[in-house]
This record gives sequence, structure tokens and C-alpha cells, in this order.
Amino acid sequence: MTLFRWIDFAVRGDERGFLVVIEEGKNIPFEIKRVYYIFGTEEGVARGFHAHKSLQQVAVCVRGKCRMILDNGRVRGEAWLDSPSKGLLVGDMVWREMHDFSPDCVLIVFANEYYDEGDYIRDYQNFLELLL
Ligand code: T46
Repeated sequence: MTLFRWIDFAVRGDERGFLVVIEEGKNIPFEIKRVYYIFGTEEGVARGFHAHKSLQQVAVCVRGKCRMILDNGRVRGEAWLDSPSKGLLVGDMVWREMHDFSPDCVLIVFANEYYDEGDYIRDYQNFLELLL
């Protein structure tokens, strides 16, 4: 399966600026149970370094940019999240790391489950073993 799956959001623009609509089941392919956002990340700080046993998420960088690394145990790749009109779909059993946050970066994430620390795999070796 493709590591980087993107969702292109329609941008409604007029002389006042731009607007993007996020709708469960329409441009987000799951039930949205949780939304969180990451901002104010200090220079040189990296986040993530985990996978989820069972979680679907869409990450949208609505301001600034950050570099996302995804790794499914076989393939590792990276891409910049730098557009409020592009969502990155990240499924379960994918290791993710976020690096190189710009000072103005605001990353919004839509998730199909409530927060559950028990769903996190925070050790990379453990992640690889669970894939076997
Ligand atoms: C992910 C990447 C993209 C909560 O209490 N509820 C929540 O819904 C979340 C997401 C976090 N937290 C707490 C847990 C930690 O004490 O907030 C703190 C920071 O969370 P964490 O260290 O997991 O943040 P990141 O940026 O490493 O990872 C987050 C998500 O946790 C993760 O699911 O995929 O963003």
C-alpha cells in the first residue's frame, strides 16, 4: 500500500480570502471522534516516534510546515506538510515522526478514535516485532 496517501481539499476563495471545509464521511474517510492540534513547537524539536495499533488519522498543516516521516516497517519515506488544502492520511501500524517544524506551524489532526495511550507503540523494535 502507498505510504503517503493524500486528500486534496477543495479551496473556496473569494476577495476575502480562503475557506476549506472538512466533513466526516465526505472528505474525511472515517467517523471523526477527536480533533487535536499541535503548535508552538520549538526549533529543533521532533515529535511522534510511535505507531498506533488501531487508529486512522488525517493530518493537515493549516499554517507553516513540518516534515513527516512515515515507516511501515518495509518502506520509510518523508514528505512536507505545508498546505492547508492537503491532508495526509495515516493509518494504523505506521511509524511516524515529525521534524523541522516552522515556528508558525499549526498541525491539525482528525482521528477516528478517542485518545488511548494503550493504542500507542512507542518502541521501534517492538513496532517491527508486532508487524511479523
Ligand atoms: C500522532 C501524532 C501526529 C492527550 O491527552 N490526548 C490526545 O488526544 C493526544 C493526541 C495527546 N494527549 C497527550 C499525551 C501527551 O501527554 O498530549 C501529550 C502529547 O502527546 P504526544 O506526545 O503523543 O504528541 P505527539 O506530537 O508525539 O503525537 C501526536 C499524537 O499523539 C499521535 O497520535 O499520530 O501527533
